[in-house]
Amino acid sequence: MAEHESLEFGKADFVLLDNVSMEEFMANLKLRFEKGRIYTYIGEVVVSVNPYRAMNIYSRDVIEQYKGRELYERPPHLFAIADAAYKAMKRRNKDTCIVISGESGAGKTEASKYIMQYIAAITNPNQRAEVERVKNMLLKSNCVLEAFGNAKTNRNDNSSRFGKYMDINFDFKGDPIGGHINNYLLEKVCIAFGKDFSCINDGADFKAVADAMKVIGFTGDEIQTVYKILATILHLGNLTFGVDGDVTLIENTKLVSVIRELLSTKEENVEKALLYRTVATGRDVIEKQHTTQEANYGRDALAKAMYERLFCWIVSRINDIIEVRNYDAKIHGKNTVIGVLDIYGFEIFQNNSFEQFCINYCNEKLQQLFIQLVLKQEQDEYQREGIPWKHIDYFNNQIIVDLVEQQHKGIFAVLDEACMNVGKVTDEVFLQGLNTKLAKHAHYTSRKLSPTDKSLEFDRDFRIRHYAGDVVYSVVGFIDKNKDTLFQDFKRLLYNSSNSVLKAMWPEGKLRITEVTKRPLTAATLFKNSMISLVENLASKEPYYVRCIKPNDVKSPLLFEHERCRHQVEYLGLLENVRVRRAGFANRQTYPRFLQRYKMISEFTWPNHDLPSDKDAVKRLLQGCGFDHDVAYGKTKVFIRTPRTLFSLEEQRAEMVQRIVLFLQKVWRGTI
Ligand code: AOV
Ligand code: MG
Repeated sequence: MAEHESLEFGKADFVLLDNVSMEEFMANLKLRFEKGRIYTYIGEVVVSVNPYRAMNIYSRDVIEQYKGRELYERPPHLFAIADAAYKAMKRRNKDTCIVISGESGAGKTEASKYIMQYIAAITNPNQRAEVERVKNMLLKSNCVLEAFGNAKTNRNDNSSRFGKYMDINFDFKGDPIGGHINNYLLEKVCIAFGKDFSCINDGADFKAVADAMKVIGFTGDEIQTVYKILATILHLGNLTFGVDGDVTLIENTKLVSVIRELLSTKEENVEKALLYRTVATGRDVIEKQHTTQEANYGRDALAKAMYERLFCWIVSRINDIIEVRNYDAKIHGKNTVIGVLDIYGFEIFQNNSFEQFCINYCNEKLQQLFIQLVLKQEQDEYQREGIPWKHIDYFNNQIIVDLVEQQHKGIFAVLDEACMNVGKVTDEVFLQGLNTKLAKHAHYTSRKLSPTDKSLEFDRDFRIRHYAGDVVYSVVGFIDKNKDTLFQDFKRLLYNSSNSVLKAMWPEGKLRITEVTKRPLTAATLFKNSMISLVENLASKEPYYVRCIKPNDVKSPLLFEHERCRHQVEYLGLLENVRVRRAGFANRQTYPRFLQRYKMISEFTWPNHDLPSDKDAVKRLLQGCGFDHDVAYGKTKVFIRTPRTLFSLEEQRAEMVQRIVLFLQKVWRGTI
């Protein structure tokens, strides 16, 4: 319904399709992609196709064109959605959120950055210094987090290995006064040998990151410590163990001195922590020597834990810096929020493990939320406005969400149970548990249950039928990653560092061995809990959606792989989305807004009406044009069922505007 878009570029909103079929949907998507129109609406949802090339559509000029406009007044764009969320927040005092979803490499992170940029650009017209500071922090923090939290995968060169939810707080003027970041599961595996994260990769990169950190407000000591931790992780990757008789020892002892130096801790402590663990047996405390295997495990766990802790610490420091400071703003006046969610997308690798499992479960949760909210939002609005609504069917992925998170028999529960096992705790025991509990589940199978299935190559494999496709997971490592044990000795080692920044990252190292009693929550449980609270948080806000599509697997700007895209359109439920939208009303506007735009097409309303209310005036106008049958009158809004009606109104408006202009020109020239 957007203006300024001719049909040469296809339909700007999928609800305008003549028939809602996969063929027409795909033809429109492809046409628009090929014409460089990467955004298309489904009502208020933006469908975006990754262009894989620099687009000239994010400049200051373009931002100005979207500022304060309604969705249908301009060609589809992320800016329009950002503006809609902003308006809802500012005008209606609503907390809103923008949820960006799509598979790995589809363009979520880029979209989130453009949205942030837009919000930063349109706010603070008075250039208040504090607001400028906050905006600057919000934008800068992103680049620091990316440096530590993104890595190259074979799906995406700049893949987010952590999920990010950022709240931006606004004051009553609609200016950003602070923010808060939540991060979800940083994938630790790739850093075991420290080679993939860009901050570790490249010394030159670290300089830029360090500069950004400085601007945000990290102290010199803090930045130094970050650097030392990264260096330690790299050195740990080179540390090897050997045996002499039955004694485990460190082969390259020089490295130990380097690490000691970096961590500001005593030399023998580092060595001891790497080779022994302290265990409490009843009242006694003994030191038990690691086997080389245990020592290797401990070293890797240390590197991963240090990285994860570092990342979480960076997030919390950024939060300290960006949180709403102004006491008045907190206490008085309204303080509304726009949340932006950019999370790791659904992914399938050659070898999928616990991390992919968590990431894909997260995407199931978000899909579930989309299903609920996109329907709920419509339903609520019709109800609120007193308009009857009929139900549309859709595929509900709740069954897969349950498969993962259900109590007692969900996959996470089975995993936790296997980890608690008193006897053997192995990945195989976990797999057996799954096979027993889930043998009949339509979305679960394994090599044991389907021995002839070719995609299940190994005994350790199981397969989940996700909403976005089948994924074969290898059970190897699930138990270790779920338990996520880091020997206490390491925690004490780091807590006892004379570097106060490092020490503060490891508060639990304070506990003596006999004081550690509670079994920590497993990684799966922590992740599940964080997902549940994320979804609750999103559901409590007014959601806006960006659905990203990846056009091909080779990062090409030219290639629109039909089957690949069709598959995404299908699992994202976009066709159902169009149907829901169409079965309802294609467009809705408040009465005053409608009049402001169309009043010139009716003698009853131009230049002003004398009817008792705007609602009456809109009724009169639409009756006059013969559109009365295609609309419903809600309490505050008029609902237009078919887009054609709106088009027709637009055409009549354009014609009238033209005539008025001609008339005025004549008046000015004095010919009338
Ligand atoms: P993702 O966030 O959805 O994947 P990104 O946003 O990182 O994907 O996009 C991947 C790459 O696609 C970027 O590095 C850009 O090269 C390109 N790209 C995406 N959007 C645009 C755009 N609007 N204009 C130009 N190029 C773009 V993942 O984080 O892996 O799930 O976990
Ligand atoms: Mg990303």
